[in-house]
Amino acid sequence: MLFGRTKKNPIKLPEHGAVEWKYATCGYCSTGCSIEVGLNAEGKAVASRGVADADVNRGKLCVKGLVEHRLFDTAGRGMYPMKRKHWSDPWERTTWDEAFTLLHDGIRGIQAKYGRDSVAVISTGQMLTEEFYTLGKLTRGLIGTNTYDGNTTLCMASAVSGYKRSFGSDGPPGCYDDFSHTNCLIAWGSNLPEQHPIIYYRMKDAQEKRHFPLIVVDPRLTMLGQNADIYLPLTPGTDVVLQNAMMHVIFKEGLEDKRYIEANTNGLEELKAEVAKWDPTTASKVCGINEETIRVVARLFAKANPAMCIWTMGINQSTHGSDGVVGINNLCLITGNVGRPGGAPLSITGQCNAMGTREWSSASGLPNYRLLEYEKDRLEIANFWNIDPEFLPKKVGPKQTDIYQVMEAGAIKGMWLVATNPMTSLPNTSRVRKAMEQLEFCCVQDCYTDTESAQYATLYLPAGTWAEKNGVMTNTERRINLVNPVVPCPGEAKPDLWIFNRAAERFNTEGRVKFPEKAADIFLEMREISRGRLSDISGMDHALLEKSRGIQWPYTAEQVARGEPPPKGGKRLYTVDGTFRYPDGKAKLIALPFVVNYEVPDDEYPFWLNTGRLIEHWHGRTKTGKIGNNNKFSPIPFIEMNPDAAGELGVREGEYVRLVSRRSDAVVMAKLTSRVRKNMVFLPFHFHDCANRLTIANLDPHSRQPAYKQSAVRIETIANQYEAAILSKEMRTF
Ligand SMILES: Nc1nc2c(c(=O)[nH]1)N[C@H]1C(S)=C(S)[C@@H](COP(=O)(O)OP(=O)(O)OC[C@H]3O[C@@H](n4cnc5c(=O)[nH]c(N)nc54)[C@H](O)[C@@H]3O)O[C@H]1N2
Ligand SMILES: Nc1nc2c(c(=O)[nH]1)N[C@H]1C(S)=C(S)[C@@H](COP(=O)(O)OP(=O)(O)OC[C@H]3O[C@@H](n4cnc5c(=O)[nH]c(N)nc54)[C@H](O)[C@@H]3O)O[C@H]1N2
Ligand code: SF4
Ligand SMILES: [Mo]
Repeated sequence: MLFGRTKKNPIKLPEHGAVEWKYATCGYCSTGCSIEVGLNAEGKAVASRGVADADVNRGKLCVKGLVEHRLFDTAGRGMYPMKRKHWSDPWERTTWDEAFTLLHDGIRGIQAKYGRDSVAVISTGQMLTEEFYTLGKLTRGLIGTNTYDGNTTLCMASAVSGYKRSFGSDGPPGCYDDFSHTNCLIAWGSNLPEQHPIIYYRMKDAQEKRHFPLIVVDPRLTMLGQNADIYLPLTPGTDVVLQNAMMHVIFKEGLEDKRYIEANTNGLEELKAEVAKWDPTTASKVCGINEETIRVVARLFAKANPAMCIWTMGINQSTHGSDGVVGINNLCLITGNVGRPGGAPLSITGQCNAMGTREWSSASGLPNYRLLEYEKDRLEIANFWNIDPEFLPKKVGPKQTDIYQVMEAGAIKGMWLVATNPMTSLPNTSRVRKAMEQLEFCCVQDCYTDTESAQYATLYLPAGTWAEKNGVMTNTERRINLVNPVVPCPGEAKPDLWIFNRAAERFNTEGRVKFPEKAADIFLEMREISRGRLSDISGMDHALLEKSRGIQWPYTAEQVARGEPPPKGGKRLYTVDGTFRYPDGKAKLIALPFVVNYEVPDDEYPFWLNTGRLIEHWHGRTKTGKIGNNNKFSPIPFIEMNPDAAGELGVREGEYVRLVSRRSDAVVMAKLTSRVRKNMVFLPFHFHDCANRLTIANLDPHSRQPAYKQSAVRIETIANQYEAAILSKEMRTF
């Protein structure tokens, strides 16, 4: 009998009667896959497929992209604007016209009563870049609150802050093509096969050809860890110690790139003095990695020539998040691995447009990496937008995590929440709840009505999502790619851009500031202020982006004039000596002392609580919880628990247990697996009112990002499993 396919024809996906295919970029993760949505004769979206000639995904999609067309008519979509006087009142339907009056009067009323900054605008990494830019112009240029940030503080803030500290500017140096040139890859706290499946495919494809060693640093044995040549199950939160010890070995054995260090960096002596304290024997006791293994990994990395590092939330979401990024940059700098093919510290970003918001939203400054702190930057943007430069704050305001603390203290009374759901995603949600309950005005702009945060809204604006809208996104490797409007928004829902433009009309009473209506025109406006900047996009436009299947920035008008076609891929930053963004063109080597400043298990709470993600779900499951093909894999909250720990506590596979932290408790099913060690549980944070009831709101001192991956819990058994099942069921909204 024959098993499997006998011919090597590619698998053909069902097209479900699609007669027309429209181009977009996937709206889930930051990989940035080019996707085509198939429409049937009635114009209904019926299929999704990868785009074969797109360099990023080469025809492939993961389990979320493959069913992304199903998003459009999922349950709970907002169909019309709604209002109420207090969040505990029932909703009333309203018109868009009245909704904009309520938005304007709500914001201006609070500002008149409590001051300009008493209204928070909280944005996201999941809109299109032209939308970010427009919201930034409206918030900074007209509304004038400095309480403006996004959920990227929960996500990429440590990477941003680490890049800035090392290189003088944000901006990831590497790209996916680096996998095809590297001789060694270290992945720090990144579960690529589940969270960025198509980047993983690119990495794996390259590795099969080049056989470079893959080293995975993660306290949990992830799918990536299973594929590693060397797996380092370090003690949570101690990456900086491992990095210091690796540098100790590199310097001690003279494996550093002396020429590169001399030509391109400052701070060598201070760094050497710090890492001198971290010999592998000392470090091993803190980070839990065998000292000889530390030496082996350090030598492998330093001698590989070139070698690269990738990382994601295992590094960023820690009280040493920013330091962990700087540590990776240090390692790459001392071995000359920045901006060369196969040598890079490449932060894998998270949300589909986490990069676009960094570049253009003005949340952490002004467009295209300009800073509020620089007069020249303020003047340039004020002139361009036609606003009074004095209207702009001279210093960036609080980050999202700090905004909530100020709100809890009662100094922020109004909020406009766009495409983010902090009641599920912020740590220690009982405090978040208290903060939101006190608001006098809260507008939630979301594509779904049934989000946990919308419970506290007094105004709800129904937004379009993903390919109901038009605009661009930037992926992990700085590639800008286009989303076309494939289907219209349902009911009276409108694209976020339309909402911002109509809102702007209410605030722009003198008509001084221009707000172009179309995304393509806004892109042309953005091009103008990108000229000569780090992220120069002056050579791009929407049509060229679609034709090229995305273009990495920079791509300039000068390149177009010289007749240079857009790069297909493989573009890097900092490719020549001395191009860093500090005034002297050099990067900084920064010494990283280590202290334990996070929650650790003890007798009362003996387990590490590690939280993260699953391949089939997206964050708060507002989307994937309603798509059968995604939700069926894990419809209920569960923990991964070590079988030995379960044996000692008398917990059996599939039983419900109560997790208790110093903050609160949650009931979850126990799945037994040796992926986690005896003193750790892993809890996906996708489930409503669950993981973040337990997490502690410790923040990184530089980036203000929460340490989501280091809290302590105890596990209690539950006698009545039937009641437990019902309790646990309440922890899912859908
Ligand atoms: N399917 C799916 N894909 C996604 C997302 C999603 O929700 N679903 N979200 C997207 C977003 S916004 C993001 S930010 C990315 C996140 O992508 P990842 O960061 O890859 O995913 P996480 O599961 O959050 O965390 C990664 C790993 O960090 C490890 N870790 C925990 N503590 C430590 C530590 O102290 N040190 C180290 N080195 N590792 C540690 C965890 O064990 C976990 O395996 O995924 C993106 N892609
Ligand atoms: N415990 C724990 N907590 C975490 C993390 C963790 O690893 N562990 N990770 C953190 C990270 S990295 C991240 S990025 C955050 C994510 O946190 P959130 O941003 O709060 O998560 P989402 O569920 O993606 O929320 C996005 C919201 O926007 C809506 N939406 C989607 N598309 C659109 C659109 O086009 N327009 C509008 N207006 N709305 C839209 C969705 O319905 C949803 O309600 O969570 C953080 N929280
Ligand atoms: S890897 Fe990311 S971008 Fe690609 S299809 Fe999957 S979710 Fe979408
Ligand atoms: Mo994220």
